[in-house]
Amino acid sequence: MSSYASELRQTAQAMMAPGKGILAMDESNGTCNKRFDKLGIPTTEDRRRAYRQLILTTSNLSEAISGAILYDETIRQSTDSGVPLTQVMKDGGIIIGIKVDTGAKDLAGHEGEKVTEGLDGLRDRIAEYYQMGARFAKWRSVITIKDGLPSRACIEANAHGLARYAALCQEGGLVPIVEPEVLINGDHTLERCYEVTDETLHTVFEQLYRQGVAFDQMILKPSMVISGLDCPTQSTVEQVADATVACLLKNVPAMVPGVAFLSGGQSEARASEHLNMMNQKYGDKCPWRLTFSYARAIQQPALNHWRGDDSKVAAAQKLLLHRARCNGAASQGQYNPDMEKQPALV
Ligand code: 5MM
Repeated sequence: MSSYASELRQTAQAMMAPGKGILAMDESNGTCNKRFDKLGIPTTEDRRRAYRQLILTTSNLSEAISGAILYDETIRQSTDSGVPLTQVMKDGGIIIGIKVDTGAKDLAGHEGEKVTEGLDGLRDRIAEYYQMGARFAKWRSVITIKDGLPSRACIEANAHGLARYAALCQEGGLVPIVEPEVLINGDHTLERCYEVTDETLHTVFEQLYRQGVAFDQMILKPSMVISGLDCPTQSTVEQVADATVACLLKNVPAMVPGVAFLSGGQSEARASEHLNMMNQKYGDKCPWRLTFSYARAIQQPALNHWRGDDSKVAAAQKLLLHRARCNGAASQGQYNPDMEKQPALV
C-alpha cells in the first residue's frame, strides 16, 4: 500500500466534489500551437502563458472546477506580475494536476495504431511535480476503430502502460487519472464503439489489478460510447447515456471514486447533454460519481473569443466560466439547454 494512501483517497474525493469536474488544459505545445494557428494567434511561449493565465485567473472558477490538468511548460509559468500559476491555483482552490505521458507514438508492427510513451524517468518526474504542488496526474492512451482495428496488441500495450503509470503515481503521492480514449473518428456505429470500449476497459482494469493499483485512489477518464463522427446513423443523447453507463457498470469496480469523461470532439452543448442525461437517468444507480474532464468542450468558446487579444480577456473568462457551470450542473443532472442563453459578454 502506498504511504500516501490516505492523502490519495482524500485528493480523489476532493477531485470528485459534488457539482464539480476537472478542467483539462494540458495541451502539449504541438496541440496548443495547432489550435492557436487556426485562429491566427502567435505560437509563442508567451501567448501560451497568457492563455493559461486567462483560464486560471477566471474568478469563481472553483464553483464548478475542482482541479485542472497542466502541461509541463505551464506548471513552471507565472502571471504577468510574476505570481506562479500554481500559486494562483492554490489561492483559487483548484487542485494542481499534471500530464505526465510524453505522447502517443506509432506502435511498431501495427500500422495506424499508437502506444503512449513516458515511463522512462517517470518516478523522478513525479517526485518533482509533487514538490511543485501537483496532487494528481494524467496519462492518455488512444484506441482507433477501423476495419480490423483495434488490434489486441494495441489494447494490451496501452493498458499495460496506463497501469505502470498509475502504480508509479500512487507510489509518489499523485492520484492517477487513467485515460483510455476510444477515438470518435470514423464511421463506426455506437454498437461497435461499445464492443471496443468494453474490451478496452476490461483490459485496463485487469492490468491495473495486476500492477497493484488501488482502485479507491484513482480516477477513470473514459470516452463515451457514441457513434463515429462519420457514421450515417448518429446516436441520440439517450442512446449514448444508456450504452456508456452499461459499459461502465460492466467494467469499472465500485471502489473507483469517480469517472470524469473526456469530450473527444463532441460539440460543447452535446458534451453537457450527454453527461446530464447519464446523471439524470443513472446518477443514483452508479457507485462512482459521473463528471467531466473536458478540454475543448470547456475551452473552445473562450479561445475563439480571445484570439490572442488581451483586451478580450474578461469576456473570454465569462465564456469559460459559463461552460464550466453548464458542466457542473450536468454533473448533478441539473443542466438545462436554456442555460445556453445566459452568457452575456459585457
Ligand atoms: C488537452 O488535450 C489533451 C491531449 O493533449 P496532447 O494531445 O497535446 O497530449 C487530452 O488528453 C485531453 O486532456 C483529453 O483528451 C480531453 O480533451 P477533450 O478535448 O477531448 O475533452
